Amino acid sequence: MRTFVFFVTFFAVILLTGCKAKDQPETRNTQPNVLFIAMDDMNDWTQLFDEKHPIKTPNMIRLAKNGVFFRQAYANAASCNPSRFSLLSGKIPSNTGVYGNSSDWKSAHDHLELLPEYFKNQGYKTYGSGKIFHHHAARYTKYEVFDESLAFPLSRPDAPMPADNLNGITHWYNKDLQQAKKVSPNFDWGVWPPDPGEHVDHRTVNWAIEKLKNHTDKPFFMAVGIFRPHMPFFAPSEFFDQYPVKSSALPEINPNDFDDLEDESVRFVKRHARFMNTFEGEKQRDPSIFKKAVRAYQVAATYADHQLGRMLDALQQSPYAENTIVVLWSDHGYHLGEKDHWEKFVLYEKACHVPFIWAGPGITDNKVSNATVSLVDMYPTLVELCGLPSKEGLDGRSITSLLADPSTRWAFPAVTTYGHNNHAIRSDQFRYIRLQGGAKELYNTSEDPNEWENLVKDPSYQKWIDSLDTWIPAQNVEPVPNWKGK
Ligand SMILES: [Ca+2]
Ligand SMILES: [Ca+2]
Repeated sequence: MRTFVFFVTFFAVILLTGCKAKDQPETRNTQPNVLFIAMDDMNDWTQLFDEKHPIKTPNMIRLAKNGVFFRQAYANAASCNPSRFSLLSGKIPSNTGVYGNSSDWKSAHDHLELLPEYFKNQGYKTYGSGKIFHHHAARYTKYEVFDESLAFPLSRPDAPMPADNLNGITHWYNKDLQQAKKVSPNFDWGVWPPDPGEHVDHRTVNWAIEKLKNHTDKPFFMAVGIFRPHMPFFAPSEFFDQYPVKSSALPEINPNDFDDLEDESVRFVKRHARFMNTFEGEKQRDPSIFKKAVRAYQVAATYADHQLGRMLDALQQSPYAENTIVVLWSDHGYHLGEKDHWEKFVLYEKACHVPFIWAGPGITDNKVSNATVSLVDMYPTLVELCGLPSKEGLDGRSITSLLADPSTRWAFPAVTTYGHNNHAIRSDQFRYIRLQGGAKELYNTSEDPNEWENLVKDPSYQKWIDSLDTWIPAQNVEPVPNWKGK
């Protein structure tokens, strides 16, 4: 009997050890994997930030409960291309000259090792799916920083696209309708595509899930770029059903908000007035057009969250659940009419503030940090968490101490740049904006979250302005050429 028990135990151990080796190939190394998840244009009007907010994001909340949620995280640039280039290169825009969506980052890229490239060179297997780079950037990087990739479609992100805009908007409005331009197919929303399985984000996440299932050796760095809630706000009907138009929420808007601004500051916002002008111009055709647009953003954001959930489920069910660092970010925020503005391209809280969540080995769980961190901090943090050799010349700061203990003191504000020498400094209390021509704004954001009262001329705030001024980047390199060669 004793011999029998011995043999049963012996074979059971062999069997279990064998199974373990087969099911958990990551045990061959001790370095953690990285699941790097981007959302595009996801703002802070979500229930992640406040349960009273209208946008439902159960999966971001789930991830936050398993890790550290940075409540005051900021993009380093307020648009896709410069923000993504900044966080992927680990350099702030004023040090590279990549300031706008048309900036050709090839010239700035050649001497820089991008984040996934660094992981690849350190022996990681790298995967990239969906929108990680901005569209045209993918054209010449060819995603070679990834061993395997599903490149983001370049021109028609949701191809096949509807023949005509589903929202009925055909032209941009401006003061002289004679010059009205055909509206972009991206300035649209609705139930699309007919087969929800064809949605660009569904395909992006499916590809990543498949790669996760088939991954065998080496630690991996997997980048997954969810394109919603970026326009077009296309999603399956069940997501529109969650937001009845009648009861959908609108942000608070102050019609006199620009009265305390210098002309340069007003012009800075109005450069991108075509969206708000178009809503105004479309009112006669459809009085609720603006409300429908705001609602469609909410739908698109919840759909993006749903795709995040599918990715998190797949990780949870994989052999890598315990040994993978998950970092979730959005490339910048989004205005839904606040400051008479739509989209990004400005330096206010709505455009700069992003969801930023970390979970996994070395990271405490269910904690919130109020440290003013920024996306450029991701590069050195991931390098340190994964035990890779530290990388010289990065502009960000590792936040590993905050990930271990979110109450750790953090003495740095976040810097956001848009265009050449226009900056915002965000401390825990204030937002200070200084534009190229010298226009300044100061908001006590902790008391005035809408940033309605510009305090820059109030002498009692001068000491704060002087202190915030010291964080404005001293170097502002010339802009790189734009990608069309202009
Ligand atoms: Ca974006
Ligand atoms: Ca104001």
